[in-house]
Amino acid sequence: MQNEFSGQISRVGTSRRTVMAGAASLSAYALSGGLGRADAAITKTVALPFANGDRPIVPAGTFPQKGEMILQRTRAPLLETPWSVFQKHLFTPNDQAYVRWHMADFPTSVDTNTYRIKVSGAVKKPFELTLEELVRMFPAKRMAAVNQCSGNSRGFINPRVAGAQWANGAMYNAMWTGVPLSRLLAHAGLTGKGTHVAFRSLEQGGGLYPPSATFEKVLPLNRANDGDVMVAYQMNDADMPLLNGYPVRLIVPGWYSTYWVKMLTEIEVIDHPGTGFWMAVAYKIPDTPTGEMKPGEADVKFVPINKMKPRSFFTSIENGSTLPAGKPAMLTGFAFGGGSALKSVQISTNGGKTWRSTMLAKNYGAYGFRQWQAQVTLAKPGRYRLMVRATNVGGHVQPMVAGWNPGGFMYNGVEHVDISVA
Ligand SMILES: Nc1nc2c(c(=O)[nH]1)N[C@H]1C(S)=C(S)[C@@H](COP(=O)(O)O)O[C@H]1N2
Ligand SMILES: [Mo]
Repeated sequence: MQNEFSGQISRVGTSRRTVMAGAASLSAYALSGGLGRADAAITKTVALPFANGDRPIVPAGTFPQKGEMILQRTRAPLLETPWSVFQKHLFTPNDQAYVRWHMADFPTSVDTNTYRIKVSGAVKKPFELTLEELVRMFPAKRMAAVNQCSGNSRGFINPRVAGAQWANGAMYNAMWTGVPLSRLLAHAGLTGKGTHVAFRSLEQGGGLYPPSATFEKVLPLNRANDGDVMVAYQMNDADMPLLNGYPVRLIVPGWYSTYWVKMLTEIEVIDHPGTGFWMAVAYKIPDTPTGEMKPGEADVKFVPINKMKPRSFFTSIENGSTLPAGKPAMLTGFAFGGGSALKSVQISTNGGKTWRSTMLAKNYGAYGFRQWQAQVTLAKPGRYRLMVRATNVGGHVQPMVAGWNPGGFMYNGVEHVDISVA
């Protein structure tokens, strides 16, 4: 990864590109077997580090606007970001940002001439906007934020649970450009009768799910209206790939990306919590301080998933790396605070017995990845287990062993690498 400590890195430009008119289309890829190109030759595989972790790696161009990705499922697509991408980039390139769709029949093209975003419900003046109006009528805000699937790292959860068996690549960090939702709600004028906001997308229900299970997510009004929740139309200063939600998606910084509704078209202020499948049945966690429970525990109350937990990773070394004995070595990686800003990142070179602090690099705001570094000198040759753990300002510290829940959500156990010193 490019070193963020030199101070003058500005990988993310400040220019605001205009959104291109016209249609982004996946139709060329809509083959009978699904979206992935049937003729793609799979020559590479990866062994994700858990039982039954072998996965194909599909070459760039297999999925539209996507580079090389780990194939978890073709239809609806589940594409994982290869770990090497995080070793190279603090802001994940759009073409290697992971992809997750629930319903197989989401639109494979979007015509921005007919696309509208509507605001309705408990508001004084309901309205709808074209994409061009959304971009032109409201000041743009830019914000770095991590998009992480609730089930990221599910493959590491013990005991294992059903669902996509991701390693750590169901997350990405992007600089988002868009309009704070609070601006749109102010434009419509709240009547005072609303308590929640519902978000719906262009896709229909169906596929693996009942046709009635259209993708509707609901936020409490105070979260929706906090000025950070944003209707985004650019990702890393470019149109977002269709598979990541073109032309517009919701950004809920600090919350798991199940709320980050792609191809967002309806925003409705309502007077009750969400009652649809995606709020009332799916994506629920135990109502305990850390969202965990014991496998098989009875009478557990469940609530909709919400804030992310802190996480941290190594990028400069991996399992099997060797460091020189008696010589200073610089370790680097990245971390994020989750539901609140990152407070500190610590490392251990003795399997977690003692911890020391690291230096944090440029801060792109509370919700993005942040690089860390620490110089270590390991005197004695031998095998070492290095660990890294993050703490956020909300007081959450990564646990040595991730908590369990039946959805396999919110994994954030301390990461380690086993290395040799010689
Ligand atoms: N319209 C729509 N938006 C959606 C989903 C979906 O199935 N349909 N899945 C959600 C979930 S669970 C995740 S993890 C993220 C994935 O975002 P990505 O594809 O950009 O990685 O999108 C969220 N928004
Ligand atoms: Mo997700």
